[in-house]
Amino acid sequence: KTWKEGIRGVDSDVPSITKSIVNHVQTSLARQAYNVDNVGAYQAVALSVRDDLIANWNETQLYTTNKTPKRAYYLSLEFLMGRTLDNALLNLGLKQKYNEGVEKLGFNLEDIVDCERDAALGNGGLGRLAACYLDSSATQELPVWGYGLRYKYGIFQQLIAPDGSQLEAPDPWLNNQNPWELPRLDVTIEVRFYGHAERLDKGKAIWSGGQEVLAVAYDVMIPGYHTKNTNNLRLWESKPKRGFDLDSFNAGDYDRAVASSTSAENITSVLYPNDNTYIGKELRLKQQYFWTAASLSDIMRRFKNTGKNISEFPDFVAIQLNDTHPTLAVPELMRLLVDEEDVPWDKAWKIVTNTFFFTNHTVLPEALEKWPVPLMQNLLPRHMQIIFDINLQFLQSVERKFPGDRDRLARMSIIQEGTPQYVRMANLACIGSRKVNGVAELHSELVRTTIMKDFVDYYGVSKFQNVTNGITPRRWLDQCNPLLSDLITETLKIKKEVWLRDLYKLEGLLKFADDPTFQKKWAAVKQSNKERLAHHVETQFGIKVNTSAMFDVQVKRLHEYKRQTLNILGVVHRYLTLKAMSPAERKKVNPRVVFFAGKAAPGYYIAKLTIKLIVNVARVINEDPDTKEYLSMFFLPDYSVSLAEILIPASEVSQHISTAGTEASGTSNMKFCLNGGLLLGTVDGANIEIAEEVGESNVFFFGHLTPAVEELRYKHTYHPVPVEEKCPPLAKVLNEISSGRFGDGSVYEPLLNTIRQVDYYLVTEDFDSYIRALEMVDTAYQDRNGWIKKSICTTAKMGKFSSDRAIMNYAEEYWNIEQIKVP
Ligand code: 26Y
Repeated sequence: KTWKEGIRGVDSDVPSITKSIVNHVQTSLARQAYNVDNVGAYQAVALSVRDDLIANWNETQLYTTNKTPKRAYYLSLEFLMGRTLDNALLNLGLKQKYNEGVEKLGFNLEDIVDCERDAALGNGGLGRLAACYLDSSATQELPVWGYGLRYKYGIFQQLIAPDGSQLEAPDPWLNNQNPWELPRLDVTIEVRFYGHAERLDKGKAIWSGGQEVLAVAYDVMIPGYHTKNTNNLRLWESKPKRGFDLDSFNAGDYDRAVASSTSAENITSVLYPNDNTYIGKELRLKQQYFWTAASLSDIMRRFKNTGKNISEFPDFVAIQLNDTHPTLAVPELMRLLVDEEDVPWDKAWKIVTNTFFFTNHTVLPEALEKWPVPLMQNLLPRHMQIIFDINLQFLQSVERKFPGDRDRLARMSIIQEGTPQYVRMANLACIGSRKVNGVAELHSELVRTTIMKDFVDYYGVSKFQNVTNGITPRRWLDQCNPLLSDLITETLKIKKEVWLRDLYKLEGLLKFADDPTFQKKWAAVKQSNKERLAHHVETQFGIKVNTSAMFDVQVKRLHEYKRQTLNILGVVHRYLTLKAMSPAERKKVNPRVVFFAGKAAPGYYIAKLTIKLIVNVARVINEDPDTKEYLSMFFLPDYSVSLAEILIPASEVSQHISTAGTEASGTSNMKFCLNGGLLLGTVDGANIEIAEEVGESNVFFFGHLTPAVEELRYKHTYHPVPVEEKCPPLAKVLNEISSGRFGDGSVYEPLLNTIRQVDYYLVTEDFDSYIRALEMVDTAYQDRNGWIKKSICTTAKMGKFSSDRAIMNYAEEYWNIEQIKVP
C-alpha cells in the first residue's frame, strides 16, 4: 500500500495528462493547439491539475460533512498564498509526469509555472503564516477551513522610480482568471450595516434598517502533501443586494442608484497595505464586519445542519482569531446567539468564550487596533450595545476581584475613555477568548508582562500561552530548493515524503557535517542557487551580480523597528572603510553583495525614504571602480512570495536585526536557516529559539537585550548624548550622507534625524556591536569548510520550525480536533 491509494489523479500516466491539457486548450480556452503561448499553456495545465484537486476536495468535504467532527476555523484578513501550480503538482506527486507531458507538447514546465501570478492577499508575516498553516492543516489531515476576503486587488505592485522613490501600482491579480477558486454563487449571505438597534428585554434587541449587502463565497482548494485530504479556504466577495437602489431609480436619480451598488462592491476591492500600523478607516471596519458576519453565519449554518443542540457549539467549533482583525466575531456570535437563536445572555457568553482563541502578533503600540466609538456606533449599532454590555459585566467582575482599583479598571476596560471614546480590540479579543497566544517564546512572555499584564492578574497565567510560529517545508525547501531537497533525500537515505512530514529527521544530516564529499555537494547546491538568483536579477533588472561574493540578504516589510537603516548605514561604513584602504589591503577583503527587498506602506514616509537611501547609495558604490569588486548592493523591487522563493535558497547570510523586543517572531529567519543560510540577528523573536536549536556558535548575535531597551529609551528621551560622542563611526557615516556623497543629502535629513534625535529604535546603541558582528561573519566565511559545516548544522536543526509542529500544537492544545483519514 502506498500513499497514493485512493487519491484522484495521482496515477495518471503521461499520455492521459497530455490529453487532458490539450482538451482544456480546445474546450475551456477555445483555442487551437498550435496557437498557444506560455500563458495559454499555463491555463490549460492549471485546469488539468484543478480537475484532480476538485475530485479530492469534493470527496474530502463530503466525507467530513457526514462524519460531523469538531472543526477549526482560521479567520484571517490576509492569506499570502503565492503561486499554486507548482505546489499542487508537488503535493499530488505529479511534478515529474507533468514535466514530461508538457515537454511532449513542446513546452517547458518551469516557464509555464512562471506565468502564474502570485495570489498576494496579504502584507507580510501574518498573511504568509496563515498560508503555511493551511498547508500544514491539509497535510496533517485536520478539518480546518480558512476564512478570508477575496480582494480584487492584492498588495500593490512596487515600482522604484529612477530617483529611488517607491511608486505603487494596483495588482489586478484576477485579470487572467483564477483556476484555483470555485465560485459558489449558491452560497450567499446577507450582511447588514448601519440602521438602528432597538433593545427588547432579557438583553435581546432587534437590528433593522440600514444597508444590506451580499457576501458571495469563493472556495480555494488546499491540497495536503501526499494525502487525498484537500481542505478549503473560503473567501468572500461583496455584491450589492439589489443591482440598484429602486427608490433612487424611481426618483430618476440613476447615478445614485448605481453609486449604492458600487459602494457594496467596494468592500472587498482592496487589501489595506499597512503592516503593523493601525489606520482607522471606516472601509476597513466594514471589511472586518462583512467578513466576520459572513463567516460566522456560514459556520452557524454548518453547525445547525448537524442537528446538535446550540449548547454543544464549542464542542464542534473552534475559531482562531488571527490578530485582532476578526474580533468583531465576538459580539457577532453574541448577537446570533442572543438575538437570533434566543439563547440567554449568560449561556451565550459561555459558548462564545469557549469557542474563540486569539493570537497576538505584535506588541508595538501603533499596531493595536482601536476603533472610535462614534464610528462603530453608526456602522454597527447593535454590536456597540453588545460591547458595552460585555464590558459592564466584565468590569463588575474585575471590581469584585480588585475592589477599588480604579486605574486597573480603566486599563482593562474595553472602552478607552476620552473624546471620542475608543473600542480596544485586543481587550475585547482577550476577554472573548478561551486562550491567548503569542508567536514565539520571548514575544509570549512580553504579551504576559506588558500588554496583557492586568489580564494575567485577573485570569491567571494559564490562559496566556505560546505557540512558536512555523513554516511549511514543502514550499520553503522542497519547492523552492529542489537541488537541496534531493541532496538531503540522497544523504538521509529515507524517502523525501518521510522527512518532509517529520522535519526533525533533518538531524540525520549532522553526522555528515564534517564529511568533505558531502560538504562539497552542499556548497555546490548553494552556488547553483546563487547563480539562479544572479540569472534572475540579470534578466529581470539588467544587473550583473558577482556570484563569487558572499550573498547577504535582508528582505521584509520596510519598518523602522526592523532597522533596514542599521543595515544600510553598515554598508556605508564598510564602503568608507574600503575606500580608506590601499589596493593591497582590499585584496584581503571578503567580497560581499548585499540584497534588500521589501515594500513600504504607501503612507509611511520614513520607510519610503529608507528605500530611496538604499537605491542611491547602491548607485554610487556599485559604480566605484575602487571598491565595486568588494562591495555591491541591490534593492530588488516588488518583493513577493515568488521572489522570496528565489532569494532565500541563494542566501549565505540573512539579517533579522530588529530592536530587541519588537519583532514578535519573524518567519523568514526560519526559511533562510532551513535553506542553509546563516543568521545574523538580534536577540529577538524566534531568532532566540533558532539559536537554541542550532547552537549559539552557529548564529551571529549582537545588540542590546530586551530588558535594556526600555531604560535606554528613557535615557535617549531625558538625557540625550549626541551621536558624535556616543558612536563616532556612525556619526561619520551620517555626516557623509548629509554632505551629499550619495546625492543631495538634504533629502535624507528627516530619516537621519530620527537617529540623531530620539533614536527610538536604538540604532546608535547597537551600531558598534553590529559592525563587530559583521566582522565575525567575515572571519567565519574565510574558513570555507567551517562555514559549510555551520550551514549544514543549521539546516539539520530546523525540525522545530515546521508549521506541522505548530499546527498540531493548536489542534491538540487549543482546538481539540482530530485528524481525519478520508478513505
Ligand atoms: C491593524 C492593521 C493595520 C495591521 C495589519 C497587519 C496590524 C498588523 C498587521 C500585520 C502584522 C504582522 O504581519 N505581524 C507579523 O506576524 C508574523 C507572524 O506571526 C511575525 O512573525 C512577525 O514578527 C510579525 O511582525
